[in-house]
Amino acid sequence: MGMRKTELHTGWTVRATGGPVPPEIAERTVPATVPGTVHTDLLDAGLIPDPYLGENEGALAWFHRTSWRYDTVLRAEPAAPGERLDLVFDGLDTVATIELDGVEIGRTANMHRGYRFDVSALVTGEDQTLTVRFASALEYAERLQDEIGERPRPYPHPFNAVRKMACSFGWDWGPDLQTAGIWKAVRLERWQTARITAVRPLATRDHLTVVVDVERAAGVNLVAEIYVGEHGRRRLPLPAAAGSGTVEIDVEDAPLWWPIGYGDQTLVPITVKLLYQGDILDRFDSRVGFRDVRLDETPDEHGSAFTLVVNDQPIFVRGLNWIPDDHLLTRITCTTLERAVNRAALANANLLRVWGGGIWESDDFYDVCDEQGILVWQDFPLACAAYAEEEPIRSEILAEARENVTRLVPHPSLILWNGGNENIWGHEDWGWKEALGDLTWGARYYYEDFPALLAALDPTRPYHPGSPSSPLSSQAHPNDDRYGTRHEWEAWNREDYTFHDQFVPRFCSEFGWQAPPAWATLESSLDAADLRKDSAAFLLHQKAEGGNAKLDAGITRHMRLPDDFGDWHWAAQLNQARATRHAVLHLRSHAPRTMGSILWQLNDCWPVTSWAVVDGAGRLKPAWYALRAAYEPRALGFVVRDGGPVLAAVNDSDARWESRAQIRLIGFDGKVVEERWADLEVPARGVSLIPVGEPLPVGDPARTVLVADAGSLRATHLFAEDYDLAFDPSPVEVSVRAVDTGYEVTVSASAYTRDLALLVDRLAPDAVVDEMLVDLLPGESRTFSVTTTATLDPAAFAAPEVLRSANSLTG
Ligand code: BMA
Repeated sequence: MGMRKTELHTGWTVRATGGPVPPEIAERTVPATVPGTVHTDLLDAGLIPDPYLGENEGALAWFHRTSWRYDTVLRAEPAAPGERLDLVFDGLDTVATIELDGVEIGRTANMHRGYRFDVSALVTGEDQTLTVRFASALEYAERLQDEIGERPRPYPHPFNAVRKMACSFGWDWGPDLQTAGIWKAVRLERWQTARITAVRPLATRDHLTVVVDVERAAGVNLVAEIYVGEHGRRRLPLPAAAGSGTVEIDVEDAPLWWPIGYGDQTLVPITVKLLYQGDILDRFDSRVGFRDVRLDETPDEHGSAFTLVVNDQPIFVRGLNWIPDDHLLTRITCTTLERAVNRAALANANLLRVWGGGIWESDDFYDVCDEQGILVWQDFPLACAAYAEEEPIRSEILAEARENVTRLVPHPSLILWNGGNENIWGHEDWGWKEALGDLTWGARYYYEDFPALLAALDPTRPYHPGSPSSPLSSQAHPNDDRYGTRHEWEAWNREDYTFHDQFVPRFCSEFGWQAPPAWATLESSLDAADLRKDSAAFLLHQKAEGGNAKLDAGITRHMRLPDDFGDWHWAAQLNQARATRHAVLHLRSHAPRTMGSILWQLNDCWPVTSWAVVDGAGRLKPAWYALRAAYEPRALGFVVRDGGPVLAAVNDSDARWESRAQIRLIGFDGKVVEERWADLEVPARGVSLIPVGEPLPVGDPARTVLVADAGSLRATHLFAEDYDLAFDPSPVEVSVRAVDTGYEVTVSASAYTRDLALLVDRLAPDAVVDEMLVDLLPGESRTFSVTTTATLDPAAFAAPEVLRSANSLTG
């Protein structure tokens, strides 16, 4: 008889069992969704307000110190002789005690692991009560830190003392809503003789190693049959004493898996059947992709390279950092993941970095990335803190790492393991050494444990000890430009986005700029009266240290700081878009010395002012459009060299790019001051820098723009900041045509118009425009496609809060 799995997702209830619970909730037992979390259960029961709206987050802080009890009725046939019955939890959030009819069967304290309990002797065939009790993870962490010593971290709660998603406890973009619950599948597994505990298919370009691990209930000879797509069947004998076996398969004729933009994403099914005397005991199904990956860290005149190489092809990483896509994790579905990952692909990105303050993502996430050719850089989930190397933390971190590395190895999109986020940097720079004294801080994980674990479980992928770090130099600072990875946060925190020009990192794995979410997202999460920079509700949805002041300082460096909230909202969004464009083009223009740009961040986990380019409701911020343009395989932009503008033509395609660029110096009124032509001859996967010629007869810098056009691409450069530019404040006219999918909006300019955008979500919450941040010269027009199901007044597209540009901020 083969493995039989029965989901246990029905009949659950939940109730609070202790803590500062409001009286109207303390007495209530409510239906529970499994997989799920206490917040969504209470929300579904109508007992709490939506935690993402207004100031509700603060009002729900009582969850932090509350304990809970989930119950369901289990009725299952008792185990037959020789049969095993396992109760399997794929994920428990977090500090749990599991009981069957009041008998404790296990305790857990790590949401990043799965758990299996042998209940063969406990299941009676009658109705039995299955109970999962959750204690406050915060109180557990506080107790543990008292025992093993408090370690540095940047936020109040000791997230580094419990293996729960770090950002569960609040982050500089995330709410402090501490969930609890059965957050992944739970089931009963009934089996005999043996079962598959893990399969690790390790694929390279022409070879597949398949490791099969089994658990046995009987010491008999077994056989595993391994099917790899068209590449045939292999038999792996597993003699009576063997807990594991390995098959080596050459697949020289295999079609390769390539990242997006480099070729196809061929995925090959793999099945492993575990057999005893011809009967199938258990099976494993997955997919693999054949590709090689390595990290080129060759020393050179600048320091050492940090270049990801897939199938011998060096990849310039056009990436985005990824955070959990909804703080209430159990609401994330395959569909929402697909949509979010697709937002990265549509922005011309080729990599997502699963950041270390979140979770090991679900299989769905990596499946989508495999299919779309989006590379995945996977952090071990340790972020911004010192971590104890003592028990019980150490065993939990290692167990969780073993389990998840094993789970994720089939995915070809996963191309780099990274020790953690900013932990090595923090230890060096953030005063931890003094605070720690003799306490451990996690070095052993990054430099010994993870490399050893990967050597045993996955020697096919490169490892980097931390983002940022400089592993190729024993002397260099972790954030040194010349080695490894760099996070560039001075630009946002203290300087300006132009600060990027001073650095040429080998790989910039974090940099970014904040802006508020789309207007419709603000309107649906805050009361109308709270749509102010200084309202308590708006500030609760701005978590960054000095966030609004930094936004204002950033705007002020380039533009007049608007008083009106709507104007400010647009100015902040525009500045984020410009910051994004500036940094990305700078980094790309320095290829191949720089070989990676991973913007902080793609997504949000609730409605918030943050560095995300897609907001918490899934709406595209203007910066998303700026990023899409800056990440175009062929991009054109003015960058700074020796203090002046140079035209950079970046060609991240396999074909040589030959074109003519028309370079014009034009007055805002359309008068051409100077016109030049330049031949663009950019090698495949290369960059050309084209001097614009000196001296440029700029004339009046307040009224002159430098414009380069090549095919459909345009780059512009201004000679003064916006607050000194003599923009025409209302230089455009609009005509609108209704079409099946919405509207076509044609905007015609009578004077130079900078960063033209239609903020159509202000007209209808579902409206999306196809393009934003267009520069028009006098006499030019552009037709925008607006997709919406709403019926709109055509005149509304010309409303000042909808029809935006840099010009509209100067009037
Ligand atoms: C980096 C990230 C996050 C943080 C972001 C913005 O340090 O790793 O910890 O949210 O910057 O401050």
